[in-house]
Amino acid sequence: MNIKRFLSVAVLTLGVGLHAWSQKTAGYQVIPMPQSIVAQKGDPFVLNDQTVIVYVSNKQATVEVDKAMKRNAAFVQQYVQEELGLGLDIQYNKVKKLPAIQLAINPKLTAAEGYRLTVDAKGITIEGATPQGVFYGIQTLRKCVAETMPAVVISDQPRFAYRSMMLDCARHFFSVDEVKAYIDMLALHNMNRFHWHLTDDQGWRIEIKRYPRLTEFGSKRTGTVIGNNSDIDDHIPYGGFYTQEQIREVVAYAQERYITIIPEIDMPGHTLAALACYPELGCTGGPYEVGHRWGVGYDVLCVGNPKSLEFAKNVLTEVLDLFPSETIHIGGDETPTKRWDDCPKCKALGVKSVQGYFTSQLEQFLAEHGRKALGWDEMLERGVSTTTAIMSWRGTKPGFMAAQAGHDVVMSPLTHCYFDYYQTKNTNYEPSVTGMWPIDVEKVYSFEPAPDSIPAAAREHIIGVQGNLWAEHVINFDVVQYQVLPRMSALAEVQWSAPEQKDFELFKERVTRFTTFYDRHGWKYALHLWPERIPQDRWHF
Ligand code: TNX
Repeated sequence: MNIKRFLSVAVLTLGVGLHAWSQKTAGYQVIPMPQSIVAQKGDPFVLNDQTVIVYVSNKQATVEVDKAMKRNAAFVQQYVQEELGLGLDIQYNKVKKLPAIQLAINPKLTAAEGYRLTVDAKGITIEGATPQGVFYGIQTLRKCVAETMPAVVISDQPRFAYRSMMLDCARHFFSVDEVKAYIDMLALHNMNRFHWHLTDDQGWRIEIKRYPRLTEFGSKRTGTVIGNNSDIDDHIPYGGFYTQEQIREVVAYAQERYITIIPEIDMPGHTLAALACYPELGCTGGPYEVGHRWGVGYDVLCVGNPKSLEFAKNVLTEVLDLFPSETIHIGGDETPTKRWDDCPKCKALGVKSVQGYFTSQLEQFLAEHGRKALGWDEMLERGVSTTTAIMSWRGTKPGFMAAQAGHDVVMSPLTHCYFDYYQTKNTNYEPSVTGMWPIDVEKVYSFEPAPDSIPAAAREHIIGVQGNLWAEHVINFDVVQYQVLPRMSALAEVQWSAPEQKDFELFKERVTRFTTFYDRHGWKYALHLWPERIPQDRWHF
């Protein structure tokens, strides 16, 4: 049954009015929209404090699978407590006659991240081929859980394998707890990658033991330009960084939520903070200062100096130790060649592309350590091998070209996926006004990352979609939430749901209901979809 028919059936037979959503009766209208929701005959399940959570794994299950399923059961317990205020018990492998929410591994379900959620009068069952699939079923349950759960079968799996959001913690710093809250939002939206932008001109945020100055000096700037590169500096010292211990903690937190962290060490451009600490790594030798202003700087790593490559590899060595991800983001964006063109050492390399040479060295280094590179799309023009995945940000065209050439591609175009960009033409009350055009929720929702118009072979290389939150003007975590919600919810459907099911009007109904969820968790969000709720006389957060 398609979604529109399901909705009318739901409204008629279950008596669930779209606007009259309550926690009493589940409507199953979650975000991202599942692939298939089929209402069943029979009585609903009544969830109450007699319900137990049971997790079972199959006989072949490993210790890790059991552990993951146990954690999944704990998530169900936490969510039911949060949403309904019920404290349910957890049992292992004992499905008695009790009413239960049962979690199970079912190898017959083939999609690694897929799940099936079945509700009948006796209980709720969530099955997946993997604990990760079960986890997404749990996320769906969490978003629709109610005292009365009408009989239903939801069969679901994601469209894209790489579902991601980026957070720029270099331009502004966000605490470990804030990063975890961001990860929570990603998990709620069935995302499985978190791109952590850790270094930039205006701050180095990751402790590297071998280069202590990076955090001692490189994590601090003595001031920040006011507004969008005005002539005025605020002269307020600003800084912050993550210790390696904190990074491990965040990696583990994300892992429990089936999110792989893709760290980004942006090189060879956007490295002013590093140059300020180690000026010998720049072509002119400095002196350099950690950036106060935004934009693209001429001072980049001096690739002709062997110490720079040594630096990059030594930094990556510690990064690999901290982040188990197979894919490591090595930046590659916005790198002017001006300094290299004037530098005897860089000229002496005798290579066609200095950046291409740098990239190939790092590709090789990562390959030797069983990892792969990911980089911004400028790499394509500067020389890069197809083992490196490309993040297409200057529109979708670079991504299509990369896919055609055989690179894996993550689509993150500034036409649809830049959540630092403003979201309304009426910018008077926006906390951050940046970007080249407004990107509203509908624009995000309309994004088609892998259209039929490109050859099928290239389409297969488009592995996913990412939303970016650059943070030049994102001064605190309230603004983070405001910039990403509800645009992240729209993006989640681009990443997960079937394109033929997408319908903005129905999405609007879903996201309207979903705001009660944001509210319950105390998340700030933008109200442009609901103009009647925007306070007239003040900032709306
Ligand atoms: C371009 S996207 C950048 C960032 C800025 C962003 C602002 C990319 C790879 N580079 O350095 O923060 O624009 O929107």
